[in-house]
Amino acid sequence: MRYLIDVHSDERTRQERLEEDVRRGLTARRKSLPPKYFYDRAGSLLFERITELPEYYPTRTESALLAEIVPELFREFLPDEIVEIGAGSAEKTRRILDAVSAGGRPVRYVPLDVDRQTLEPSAARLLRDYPRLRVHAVVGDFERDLAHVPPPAGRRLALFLGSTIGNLDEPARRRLLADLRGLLPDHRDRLLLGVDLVKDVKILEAAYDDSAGVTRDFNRNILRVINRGVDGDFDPEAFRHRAFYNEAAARIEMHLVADSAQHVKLRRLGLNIRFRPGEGIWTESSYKFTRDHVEHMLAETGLALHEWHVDPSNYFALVWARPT
Ligand code: AVJ
Repeated sequence: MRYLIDVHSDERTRQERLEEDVRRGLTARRKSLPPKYFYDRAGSLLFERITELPEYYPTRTESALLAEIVPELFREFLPDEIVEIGAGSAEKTRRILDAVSAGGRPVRYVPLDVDRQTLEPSAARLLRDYPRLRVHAVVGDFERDLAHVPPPAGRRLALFLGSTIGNLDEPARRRLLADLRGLLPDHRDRLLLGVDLVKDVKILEAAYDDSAGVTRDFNRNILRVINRGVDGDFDPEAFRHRAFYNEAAARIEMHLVADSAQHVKLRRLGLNIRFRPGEGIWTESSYKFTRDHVEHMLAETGLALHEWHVDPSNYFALVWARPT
């Protein structure tokens, strides 16, 4: 048996959580939606297009950096298994799998992602390309389902790439790192964490407001997901994409702003939501980090920064961390 899939949060609980999140987010004084709802099939494809945009530097910078450091990372450390949080299409993971499964070493890959439609085909491709790989996929939400990651089968490497950690605010980040720490019981286990760094505001803002409008479409797609999920009648085109860097909080904020008054029915929730002209929905935060900040947050959760790798422009860092 080379392939196993666990589905945590079945269709029904996922639906209940969505309803709960939408109700809470859209009836609050400051309206918001959790960014995990960007990623239905269409949203995942839009995100893949974002990663190819000239302005969106994180993915290609992290990939290049990863290619560069993989040989030295896996010279003396060879994990028996790789647990990847928010695995997505697992494109970057291949560089790591190439190194750790060289010479036919058997390795287990445990990807966790909310989107089953992305996870399954990606697992199938990996099984085809790596004949000695075993895959135990987990469909779940990394903020709730890390406890469902199967127990370790040897030395473990946890991957949390793409600066996905940047979507979480401080308390959620601390909870997640503590949960991740719990997945690394052996002092020889390792964590590889990708973080986007604080940099020039113009570069940051262009990355989240590209000239081709793909990020705008990605942002608006969340309203389609909500329409489908709670039988709503949002007009996505009536909401403007707004992305800016909040320097004091060190984060990009993405909002969807109603240009005119909007009256939205969410039939499944029996809710009527009104927007004043200029009122928005906060759809995403993308925090940016410094080395000091990263060292701090790791130390708070029983992890220690072991190696810090950055690209030549200092745009993005790969953090090699170990349990303390
Ligand atoms: C998936 C969290 C890494 O914050 O850069 C890209 C998502 N949002 N463009 C990010 C995203 C808008 C992305 N992460």
